Amino acid sequence: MSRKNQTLGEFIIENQKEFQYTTGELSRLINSIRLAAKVVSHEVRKAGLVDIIGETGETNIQGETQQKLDILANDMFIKTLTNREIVCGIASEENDEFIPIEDRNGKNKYVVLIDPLDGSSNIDVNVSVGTIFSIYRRVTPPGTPVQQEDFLQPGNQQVAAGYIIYGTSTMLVYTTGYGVNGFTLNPAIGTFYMSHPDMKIPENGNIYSVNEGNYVHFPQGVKDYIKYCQKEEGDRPYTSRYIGSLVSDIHRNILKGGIYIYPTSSIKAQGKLRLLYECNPMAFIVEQAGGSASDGHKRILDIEPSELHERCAFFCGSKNMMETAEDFMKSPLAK
Ligand code: AHM
Ligand code: MG
Repeated sequence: MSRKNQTLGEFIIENQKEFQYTTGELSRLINSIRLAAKVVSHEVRKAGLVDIIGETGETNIQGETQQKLDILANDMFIKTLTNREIVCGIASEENDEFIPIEDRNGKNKYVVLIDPLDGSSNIDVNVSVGTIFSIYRRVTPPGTPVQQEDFLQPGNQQVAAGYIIYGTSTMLVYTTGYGVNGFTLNPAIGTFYMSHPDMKIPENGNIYSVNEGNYVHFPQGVKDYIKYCQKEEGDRPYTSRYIGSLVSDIHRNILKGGIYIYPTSSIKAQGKLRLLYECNPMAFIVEQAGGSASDGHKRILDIEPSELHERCAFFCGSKNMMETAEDFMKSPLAK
């Protein structure tokens, strides 16, 4: 039973029996993410103080400039997840290829997909950023080298997913398919405490989160839905809130009720967000909290991925708001 003020460590041990293939590895894996999260949190907190903000000049596979903290967070998570005889491979938004981890004893059953520091363009302006992670069991035989197919699983195969938000406080929110729990870091003693047990997203909300600057490029269905959100009728107009930091936008909407949309557009034909590192884990968490997530038409978790850095449109949030938005996308003029 989850209870407020329980530490994350206690919670992990107590809930170990819930895991489908319980031998303790998944608990140890989440424990190592907890450890890396503390270190990254500490570094993010120092960003304004030491000379680690700014860009390295290198670009990642998507052609975006990487910042130093991205690299630091990436290294930290990779280092922490390696050499623990749990993980056989890691795919990161910051790495072109997946990273195989030697599994001599055939013990490493899990692959981890990670966006180590999402929304990192917000660091320079002191806005919250986050880490997103997603965990699967490998599908290829233990003891053999990890393969691309171990990573290209549909989101409905996730065994756990979570995010860490480096906001006014640092929180770790995760699910193993038995609801969603949130833990807040007490930085004085370096311990995460249960602060948000059994998180549920309200079925209705009044927040819509979309980068409206791209309005002219959006599909007609999204344009029409935005106009619907703005119309004075019933509980509308809704409030517009868009931080541009996925973890923060989704976290707020889970707590308050709302919808997040990053659609395809005439300038981003596939959308922007990555299916494996961003959409799948967020979709799993939001569904576990009672909401839903789709690409506007199809459930995110049922999409069969075809490449590691695949992008997709992302609609995610309160159940009833999602239904209305998807209705707008069904109209023959919506595309
Ligand atoms: P990143 O992975 O390069 O940081 O980009 C992802 C971020 C999300 O956090 C955010 O929701 C989105 O990009 C914002 O994009 P835009 O500035 O186009 O609205
Ligand atoms: Mg990202």
